[in-house]
Amino acid sequence: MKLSPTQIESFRRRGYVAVPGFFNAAETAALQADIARLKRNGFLRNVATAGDGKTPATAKQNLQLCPANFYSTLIRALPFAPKVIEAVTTLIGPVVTLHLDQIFLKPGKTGMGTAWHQDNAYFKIPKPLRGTAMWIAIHDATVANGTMRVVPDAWETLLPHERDGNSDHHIRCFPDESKAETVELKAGSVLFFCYGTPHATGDNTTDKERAGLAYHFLCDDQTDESFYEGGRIGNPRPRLTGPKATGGFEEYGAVIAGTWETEVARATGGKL
Ligand SMILES: O=C(O)CCC(=O)C(=O)O
Repeated sequence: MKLSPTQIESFRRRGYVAVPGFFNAAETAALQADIARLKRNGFLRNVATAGDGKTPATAKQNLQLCPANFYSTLIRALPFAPKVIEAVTTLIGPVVTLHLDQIFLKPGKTGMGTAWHQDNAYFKIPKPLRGTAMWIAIHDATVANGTMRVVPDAWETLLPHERDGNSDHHIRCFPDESKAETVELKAGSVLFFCYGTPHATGDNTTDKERAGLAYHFLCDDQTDESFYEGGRIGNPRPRLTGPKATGGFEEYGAVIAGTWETEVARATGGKL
């Protein structure tokens, strides 16, 4: 899964790049099955609120699980997959760390979008192009079910953000939406967008649920030792490449690198 020079250029200049078919049918089916399992077991939480940022919404749902890797060995294994590491290191630099993983699930009809924001409003890294989200379309992501929208060429300036009244913890900004692009993706395709790129999803107006699985990666030069220290119970930050990388052993107490294919086979019960 080598990114083409045009794809790399798109990320560096415009702040994002879509990669169709990044995950194959078996991998996509495994992710769908595992996220359905997490939902079935009640691990996803509705973060939607009734406009005041506090009162839980009754009619709308923005279901999330963050981090998800503790509940899913498949989700834990994915960032160690060689093709993921190759793509991410090509985009943001040779020494990379997993910052965060997160599921966003929008049930049919009641599913609510996530308001415009720049990830760097949360993370505040000095060079926004040296951090990237990898947003995986777990199901086909369309205009009707609220796929991702991005504002190209807008990653350099951090916009003012305020609390989003429709979520119990999100912040939001107000970019020039007339410049936004809507990125439709088939299931298994991914969208890389840097920490500076304004992005948002819409409501799911269809009958079927739609999920996105987002990972955030950082180039080592955007972190310091405090980034790896305490206060992050349940959110390990595994070093994926470079001299301090241990294949996940240091962060998880088990070698995770090399387990992606086995995890995919297990999650689909060997049915594919
Ligand atoms: O899927 C969504 O609703 C939002 C995803 C997102 O904001 C992100 O991955 O940073």
